[in-house]
Amino acid sequence: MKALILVDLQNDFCKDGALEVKNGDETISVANFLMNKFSQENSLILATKDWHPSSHKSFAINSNGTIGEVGTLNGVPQVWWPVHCVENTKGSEFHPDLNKDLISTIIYKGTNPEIDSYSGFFDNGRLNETTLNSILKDNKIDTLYILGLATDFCVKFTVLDALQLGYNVYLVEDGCRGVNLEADSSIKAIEEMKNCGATIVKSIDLF
Ligand code: VGL
Ligand code: ZN
Repeated sequence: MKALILVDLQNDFCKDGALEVKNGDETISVANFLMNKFSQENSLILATKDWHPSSHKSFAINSNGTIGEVGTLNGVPQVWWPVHCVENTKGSEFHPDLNKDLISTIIYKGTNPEIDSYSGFFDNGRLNETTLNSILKDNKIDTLYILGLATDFCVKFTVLDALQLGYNVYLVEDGCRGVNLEADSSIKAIEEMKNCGATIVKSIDLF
């Protein structure tokens, strides 16, 4: 059984958002297209949300860090980010054009102020797990189609964890855009996902 996982399609990663990803909005039509297809087949559709308290220590301002630079947070390497995806704010809402009605469950991550959480499965220190893996197991899912924001952070770590957990993973490349702290970060992230076993596909080639 297969499932679609939409990663962090939230306002703060889209146009004029606090952590704007270039052309991030272009992922929304791909997500809507695939949600329609998956719902027609009664396949499971899940979405993650980056969901931080305003005190989150990945925010540069809360950790005396410089935005975009790397430090350490509780022993784990941490990029310092602008304040983004604060729980229950406009920035943490899904993009207004996303067809939210077709999402069956939302998985919230990054809720612990002491540690960041790029993957939809585990926090960056692998101390705690979200409900994502158990939801997938309960639904007998073995194959995942993953897209979203950002290619080089939350998408990458969600894909790598999914592979480690034994899922067949398809990365829907046209449904992803990257932060690109370095110009080639997204290209490298896609290479890494591929090398670890993900199959890179385009949405139009799936149906
Ligand atoms: C993300 C940086 C910080 C992401 C989330 O969704 O890729 N990136 N928080
Ligand atoms: Zn975040």
